[in-house]
Amino acid sequence: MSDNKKTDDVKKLNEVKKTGVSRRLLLGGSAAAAGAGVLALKAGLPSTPAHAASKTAVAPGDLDEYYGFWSSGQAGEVRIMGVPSMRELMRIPVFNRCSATGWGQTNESLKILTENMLPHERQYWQDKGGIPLSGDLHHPHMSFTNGTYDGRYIFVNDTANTRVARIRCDIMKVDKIISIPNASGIHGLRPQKFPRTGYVFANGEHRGPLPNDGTVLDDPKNYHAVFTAIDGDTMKVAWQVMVDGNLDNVDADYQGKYAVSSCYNSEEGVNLAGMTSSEQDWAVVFDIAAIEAGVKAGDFKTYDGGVPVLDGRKGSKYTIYIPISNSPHGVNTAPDGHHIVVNGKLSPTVTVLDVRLFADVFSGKLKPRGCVVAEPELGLGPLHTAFDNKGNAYTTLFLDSQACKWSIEKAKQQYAGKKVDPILHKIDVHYQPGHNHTSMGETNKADGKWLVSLNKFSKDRYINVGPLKPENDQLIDISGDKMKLVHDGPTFAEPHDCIIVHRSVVNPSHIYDRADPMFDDLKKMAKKDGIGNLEDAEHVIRDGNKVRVYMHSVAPNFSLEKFTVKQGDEVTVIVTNIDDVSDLTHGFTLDSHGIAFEIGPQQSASATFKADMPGVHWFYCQWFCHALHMEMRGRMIVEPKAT
Ligand code: K7E
Ligand code: CUA
Repeated sequence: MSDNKKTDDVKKLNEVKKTGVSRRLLLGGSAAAAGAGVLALKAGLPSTPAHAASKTAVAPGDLDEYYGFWSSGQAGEVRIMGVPSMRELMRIPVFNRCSATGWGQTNESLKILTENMLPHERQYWQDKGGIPLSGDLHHPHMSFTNGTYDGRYIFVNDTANTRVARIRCDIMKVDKIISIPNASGIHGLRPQKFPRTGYVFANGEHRGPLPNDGTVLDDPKNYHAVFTAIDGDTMKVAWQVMVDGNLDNVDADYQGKYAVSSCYNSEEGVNLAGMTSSEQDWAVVFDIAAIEAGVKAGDFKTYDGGVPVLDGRKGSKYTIYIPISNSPHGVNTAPDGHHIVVNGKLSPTVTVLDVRLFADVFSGKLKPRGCVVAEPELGLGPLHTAFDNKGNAYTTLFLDSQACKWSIEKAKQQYAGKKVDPILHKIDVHYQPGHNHTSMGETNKADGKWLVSLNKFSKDRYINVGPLKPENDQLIDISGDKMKLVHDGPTFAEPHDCIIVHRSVVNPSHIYDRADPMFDDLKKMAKKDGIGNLEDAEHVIRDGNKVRVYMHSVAPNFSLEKFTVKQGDEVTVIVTNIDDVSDLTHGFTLDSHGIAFEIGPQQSASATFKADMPGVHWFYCQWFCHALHMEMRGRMIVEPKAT
């Protein structure tokens, strides 16, 4: 880059900073288009693709109508997609470590990752040298108010390490992670839909001893699976219920009365043959009011974590067990508010329950299967079901590699003995779908526009990238009578599940708020160090062999061009980005120390490390921020120990 160009860019940037216009104006090719995009975003207006070749085409610079929140399975993160373009827009690190953002390495993220660990986990983590645990994130779901998304939070599970995390939708970062005591393998997760979230329900999939402290070992008769209700506001476990069998997926009703879990392994076996020998498993219905009354009345035991654990095994007043064909999997509540679909997996059927009949089953007026109102045979391997706003359901058929559209009403008529075929249409998907999801489909604002099929195998759909292939997420237009496959989108490991949220619900901020409580710890620390303002240019505070280095960043400079410490010092670097322009993120990377993190506009972040290598170590900004970004750097000078 020529010097002339540099000064030009600096001038432009200063102009941009003054006017507060997005950095897109500076770096983007077409200033006008970028400006229009920003305005459209601010006004919350739908953008009309000017050169739309098809309904899915979102022209360069145009904005998607929906946010997609995708899980990533064993990759441990959440991804934000644009729908219908299927463009990946952002990644939110959760149960993984991220080099770009510093997640799993900054003091702030380490606090979130570790503060609610159970004691034995903390010990294990410390013995491992404080390396963040891996994760297996299956189910992302947004908080609800009155049966629809409210844009506050996304809750996610970690099947691998029995955790639940919460993402703040204003900044799209995790603010809480908790470990669930007494349970193993948190799998199914759904927030309460009504009146609000409220509870977040989480299924412990594996059965284990209670307490799991070594007193019960190879005695599977004394293993239990545990259902957990978390308070979504405080992120504390409210109560737990011990059940028969293994819990798989869960959904809540639209009345705020019940949660329903699929439950396999009624045989209580510990291997595949043992777990699948019986023809019938269950859907377990949890009566929330009865459980809350049980907690109040003291009808529980406590084990790990001091959490009330109620006995909800067969015959208890807290639960009913509805027999369902062998090994049901997905549980999905229809937007009509009354029907819950339990997907057969090993059975070609799905079972439709009517929530209005649950009370009669609890009271004994109806037999458990008395609340079954339909059980259509759809095809091989039904795993998950999504819904439109016209009474239709869309079920993934894993073994058939198909999406099946069917009518809930017709399925009920068929179940009542009428000769009708509830199946309306089937299309091939490529290949082996797990979850699917419709736009707003798990809310009472389902709009019947889009269906995404998350397929486990892409096989021949893309050029070969080696033995590990991408998965294939397909977009299907469901606005007409027949489903229409319109787009393939490759993804890395392994989006089990997703939600598609209208963009009017989600309103993330452009820059951080200096008053955000997320900075309280750093402010307290600064105050203790006699510093009034984290935004100050420079403070190097020595406290024994601990050194705290405060600086700010403002494009294209760190306020400290160098700082000096002694070999063996424990150094904490705190950087505050005082730029307040949208999209002006800086980073702090310290050469050869494994330190790198993001500092968004108006954000403060910190990392702590041992300065045990004498000499000169450069630090630099690793987020492209300015024409002089490459020059945004400084030195840490480490004086050798006196010998
Ligand atoms: Cu079906 Cu974990 Cu939701 Cu995978 S689960 S597909
Ligand atoms: Cu600051 Cu790059």
